[in-house]
Amino acid sequence: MKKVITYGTFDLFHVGHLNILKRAKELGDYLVVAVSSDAFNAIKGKKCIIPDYERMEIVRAIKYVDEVIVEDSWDQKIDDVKKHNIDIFVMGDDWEGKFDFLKDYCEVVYLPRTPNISSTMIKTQLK
Ligand code: C2G
Repeated sequence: MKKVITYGTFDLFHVGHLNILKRAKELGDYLVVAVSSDAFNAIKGKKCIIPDYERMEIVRAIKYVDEVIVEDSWDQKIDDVKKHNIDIFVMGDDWEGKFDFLKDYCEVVYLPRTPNISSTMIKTQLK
């Protein structure tokens, strides 16, 4: 079984999030998604509208997702890859190169972002 992992905040869940989860799952048989906690988003300097437990519930309900874990540190990825026997790490290409250190542990794939959609855009449009 080929296991894939990806990480994100997934605030105001939108089709860009759906597309990356769909494509990540297409690379393997089992998809683990690490959702950023509110506390970690504060560290990332990212203001969230939807609280972490709701963001996790929404991601858990997506048909491409097999397991949801919490992301609460920049430093957990190597442990996560080992603990979950991950074969492929996937992120959108806005992160291109940032996680290449994981190449010692698994395949690293950066996928093109979905154009013209982001949580920030949604928030701006609602103002
Ligand atoms: N994404 C995308 N297309 C968009 C918007 C987002 O492909 N239009 C992807 C991002 O590239 C990322 C995932 O969706 O791979 C989640 O995006 P965010 O929720 O914005 O996550 P981010 O804040 O980038 O957190 O440790 C990594 C961080 O947790 C990533």
